[in-house]
Amino acid sequence: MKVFQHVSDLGNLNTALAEAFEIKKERYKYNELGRNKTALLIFFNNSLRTRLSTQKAALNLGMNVIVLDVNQGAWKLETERGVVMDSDKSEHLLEAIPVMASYCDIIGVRSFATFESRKDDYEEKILNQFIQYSGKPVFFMESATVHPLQSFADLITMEEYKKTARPKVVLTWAPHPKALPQAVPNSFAEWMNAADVDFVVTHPKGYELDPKFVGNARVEYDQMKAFEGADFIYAKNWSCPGVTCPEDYGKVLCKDMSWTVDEAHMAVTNNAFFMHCLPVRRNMIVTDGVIEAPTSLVIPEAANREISATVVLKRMLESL
Ligand code: AN0
Ligand code: CP
Repeated sequence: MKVFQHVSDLGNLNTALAEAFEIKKERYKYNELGRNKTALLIFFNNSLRTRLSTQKAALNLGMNVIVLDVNQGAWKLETERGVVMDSDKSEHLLEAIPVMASYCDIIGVRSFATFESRKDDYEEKILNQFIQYSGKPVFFMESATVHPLQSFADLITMEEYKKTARPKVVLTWAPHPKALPQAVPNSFAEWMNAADVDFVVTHPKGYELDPKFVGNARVEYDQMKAFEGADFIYAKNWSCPGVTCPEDYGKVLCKDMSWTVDEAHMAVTNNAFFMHCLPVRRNMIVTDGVIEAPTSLVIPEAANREISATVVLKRMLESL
């Protein structure tokens, strides 16, 4: 595997899940595979889970790991070609990428949407430069539009906890004080469309996700109706994706607290499990009671990030 961006990059999903469970049972099974190979993890944005779980995954495979926080200690990077570099940016991505690539075998990059231009974000301008100019396998650790390591971990978790062969899965928007990216819901929708589940998305009007990810998934604007009989509730805030409202791209259109996932919402479900990628703002996205209930999967879900990252790095090592 040379790029990990979309669910399709894994090939057959059942095979990938079987590999994940094999690794979960015996996570050091492939600890010779990464000997003398180096993973470079580049963060343009903050992270707790991605940083730690991906480092742990590399260590499981016997790799060396280097982590770079671009905004803490490195030179400020220019990303646009053709600009006269007379501002505070000392180095261009076009030099920085091949230099960084020369020190490693596999590269992971986290670079969130900037919301400055929908076109640039949705064309994955930053990550595509890493793919084009590094000459190394590149995996996405949350880009402008996708977070595949998260969705893979989510799928593994659902596979472990599902009580029916084809569960009803509801992706619900929930309120948040700041504008957040669409990467997590985009990827989650893409992965749920590829998995064998009954998938429903619910959000206020104006929050329609890009058709590229949401496909033909059922959209239900009545949140309570969407929750009826659900087996999994996957909560996430996202800012306006600019599909029905291009001028509002990246804006907060709604702060309606009636969308917070609380006990009354969960009561109409089929005793659903609660999921969220974390970090989560309590009593904005979800009440203390729901996130602390035995049906909350947020911790096992985060733990499975180590497993999804181990599978991805293993596949990349095998392709070197
Ligand atoms: C990020 C987001 O919403 O995309 C990262 C989630 C994994 N969250 C925040 O910035 C709070
Ligand atoms: N879920 C997730 O990716 O968390 P971090 O932003 O802490 O890495």
